[in-house]
Amino acid sequence: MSIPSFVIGIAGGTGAGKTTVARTVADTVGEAVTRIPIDNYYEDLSHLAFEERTEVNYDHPDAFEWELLREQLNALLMGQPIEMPQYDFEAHNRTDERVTVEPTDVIVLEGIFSLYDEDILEMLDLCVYVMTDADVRILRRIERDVIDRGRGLEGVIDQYLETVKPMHEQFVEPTKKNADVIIPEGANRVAVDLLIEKIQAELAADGPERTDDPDSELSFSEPP
Ligand code: UZR
Ligand code: MG
Repeated sequence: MSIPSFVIGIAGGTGAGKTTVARTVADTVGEAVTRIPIDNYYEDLSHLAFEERTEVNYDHPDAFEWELLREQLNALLMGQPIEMPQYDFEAHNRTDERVTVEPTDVIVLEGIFSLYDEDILEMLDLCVYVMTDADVRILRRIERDVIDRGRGLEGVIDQYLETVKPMHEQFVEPTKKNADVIIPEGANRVAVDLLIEKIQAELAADGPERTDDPDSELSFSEPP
């Protein structure tokens, strides 16, 4: 367990490739990285019937439990473990399960609203916005929702036009101004490699006491 020394926010529209960037970073850097998907902080909607839950605007900032996210990020930053909620996209609801997340050196917060909340922005050391063309994003969204999440094509298109697109333009896209770095296309390997290099440099600068596992690639020799 350690006190996180580098916290990254990765924002961008739906289907931009945020999760892919965050996963690639986590897989490459290894166990020093903890990924926090903001999707897990959608409000608990258990009080609503399934039909009602399908009507909720999930692209509005109000759909999220910000208080819980701030509280849990804060706890991690103070070196405390959290019980992270889990989200089920098919049920449109939080599950009963919670996952214990231990603080690690690097935290990657990932989701459409990673660069939205003032308090959270203050906790971030590096703000990244993944900027992918809207046509590419909707194609990916169709693929994901229809194939992986068992939704109907018509429903996905209606939802895109009714909420996803307007909310993106109103709330998500403007957060680009909060970014330090803009990645054109989530699958941009050069940009992801630069991000990984930056993280590894931060880890190295932070000193050897940060690594728990002396055999890991991320351990550093004692300074002379
Ligand atoms: P990403 N979303 C759902 O489709 N259903 C839910 O129960 C909760 C969220 C969608 C949400 C948003 N919008 O566009 C997307 N809708 O998940 C954000 N409609 O996730 O950034 O991974 O695409
Ligand atoms: Mg995602």
